[in-house]
Amino acid sequence: MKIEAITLREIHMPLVHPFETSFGRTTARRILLTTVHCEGVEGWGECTAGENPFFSEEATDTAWWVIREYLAPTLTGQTLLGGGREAAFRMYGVRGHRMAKAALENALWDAEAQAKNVPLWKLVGGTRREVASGVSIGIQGSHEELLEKIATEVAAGYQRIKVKVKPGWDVAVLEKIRERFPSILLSCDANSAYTLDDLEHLKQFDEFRLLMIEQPLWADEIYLHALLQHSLATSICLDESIVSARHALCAIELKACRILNVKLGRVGGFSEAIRVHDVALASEIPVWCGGMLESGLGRAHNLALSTLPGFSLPGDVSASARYWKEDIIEPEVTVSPQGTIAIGDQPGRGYVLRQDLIEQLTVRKETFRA
Ligand code: OSB
Ligand code: MG
Repeated sequence: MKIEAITLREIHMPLVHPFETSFGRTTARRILLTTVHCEGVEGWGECTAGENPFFSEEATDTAWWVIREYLAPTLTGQTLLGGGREAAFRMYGVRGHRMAKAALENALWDAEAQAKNVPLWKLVGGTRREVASGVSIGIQGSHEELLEKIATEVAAGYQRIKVKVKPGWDVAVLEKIRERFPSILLSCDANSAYTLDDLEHLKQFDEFRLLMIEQPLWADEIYLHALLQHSLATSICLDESIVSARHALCAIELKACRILNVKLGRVGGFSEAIRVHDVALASEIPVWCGGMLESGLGRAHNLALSTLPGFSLPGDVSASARYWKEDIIEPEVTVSPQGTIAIGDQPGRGYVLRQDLIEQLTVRKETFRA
């Protein structure tokens, strides 16, 4: 495939409900979309960087900058026989900036699936025809509001409820949830809000029969999670700490976690996400697909990834309507009353982009050629 040009655009999408984590509150997304123009085929990718460098070092503006200054010049005009995988190799010279790289690599996988007329999920090696769906519920104004949100999602059929926690919004919250919902599959996500000084505090989480506690400690730390895991009955799931298959291997060997969350952007795109999956599967560590408040495009790519055989736990990929009044794909992502998302047989990503709506939402756009 020859990459004739790359288009970068920023779209603004207000969230239906604000989303609050231990690192901040998001009310509207500034999402960067990439288009790779390859001899009549247009592949699309979404950058999962947030508006601010709080989840990771990357943000919408750093991704725009690194693509414009480094990544687009590396790729435009090139013929990549190896598709997305080869793009990842060619971008190795730039350290980090994985979400920016993923936005380009994933667009190439998207293009390759269309060019080969095969579903993207088959191209990446998927086998599942339906994906188990869970939800991530942010920090709310009150316990009562959170319990009502959980009731709504449980009634909708979602297979796993994850709640965000932080010091001051944790033990009492989990206690109330367990009082009202004694048997739901429940997990929590701290987004690095604790330190090892909180060990005795975190031990209290053990009484709530959580499926896992996600990323309790520092985003750049694996070894100290191993120390924590040794003292906790609850399984740790790492998110922020795992940016590559090497990290996944280290975490597994050190017994720093018993579950892994895989995010396409965090690890740099489909090729590395597949390697993380493969490492986990070989060690019988269950994985699930995380979410980053994506538009329908990123959501479609997450669903393709989630069809790999090791994705044995419900992920954070849920219905479009939980995030957007109008999503940029057709059909929107919907979830069955059993909490599953059906995977179709259509070639490519399986969801059509609403070009008119995307144009309306676009606030800046730039095209790069060789
Ligand atoms: O840690 O999983 C996370 C959203 C933004 C940044 C980080 C995370 C999240 C979520 C939401 O938990 C997942 C989603 O619903 O897309
Ligand atoms: Mg997380």
